[in-house]
Amino acid sequence: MIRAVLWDVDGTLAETERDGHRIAFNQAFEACGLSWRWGVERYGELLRVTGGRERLLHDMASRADAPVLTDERQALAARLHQRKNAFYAELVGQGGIALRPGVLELMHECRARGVRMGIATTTSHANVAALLAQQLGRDGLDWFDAVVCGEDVHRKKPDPEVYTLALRALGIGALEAIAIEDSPGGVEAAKQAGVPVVVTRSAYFAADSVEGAIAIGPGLHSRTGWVPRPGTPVVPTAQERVSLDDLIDWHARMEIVSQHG
Ligand code: XBP
Ligand code: MG
Repeated sequence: MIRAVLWDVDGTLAETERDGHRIAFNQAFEACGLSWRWGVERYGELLRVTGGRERLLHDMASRADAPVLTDERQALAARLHQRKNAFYAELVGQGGIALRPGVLELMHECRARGVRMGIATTTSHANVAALLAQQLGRDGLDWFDAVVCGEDVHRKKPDPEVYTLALRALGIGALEAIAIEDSPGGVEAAKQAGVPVVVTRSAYFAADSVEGAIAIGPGLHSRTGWVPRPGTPVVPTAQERVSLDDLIDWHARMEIVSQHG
């Protein structure tokens, strides 16, 4: 039985990267007087590095005009990251990023049926708070009994720490939870923590190889296009979206699937 659904944030709750974090990074570069800009394609490459600050440092490693001294690089990355998060919060606060279709409906179902929810993300706490407040209302964070973010871990995804901490906070075992993720790194983190993981493909990770999920599909908005296919609903329904019963069914079947990009 599933006792909790653990949500990834970026790419899973919402398509936050291309039109959210990326734009905010570029605004931060500008605000700090830098001519650096991350295009849509380059940002897709950079997303393979999890964590905004880590991503900045990775990018600086190949820039001739980045500070040479490690300390200065770290300081610049920290400053840019702080500015980026402020711009991101502003953008999200203006309603610039919507939840992916089917997310809110599944959350309502979890709450109605007493299945607890947690957040297991690499992003900063402020970014999660801004998104949830805007999309779920001012008490949005209270919908979640565990909120584990980038600042809470020593090692970010694909390390399993974020999931291990979320399970501990909820006081449940790995097999009593189900994770929803969009990226190979996120899938790896959940798997390493022993949490069965469902993958909702996002724009930037649409064609990446994913190994060892219990279900992979295009998003919660549709029951079509999933491997394995959702089971026959207990109560026949015209519902097109993925429901909590579908998650429970995939969890019980525990078929392990992979897709190669
Ligand atoms: C996504 C990330 C984050 C965001 C930016 O994590 O890797 O780094 O891109 O957020 P997830 P920060 O999918 O696990 O939510 O700048 O706050 O790191
Ligand atoms: Mg993600």
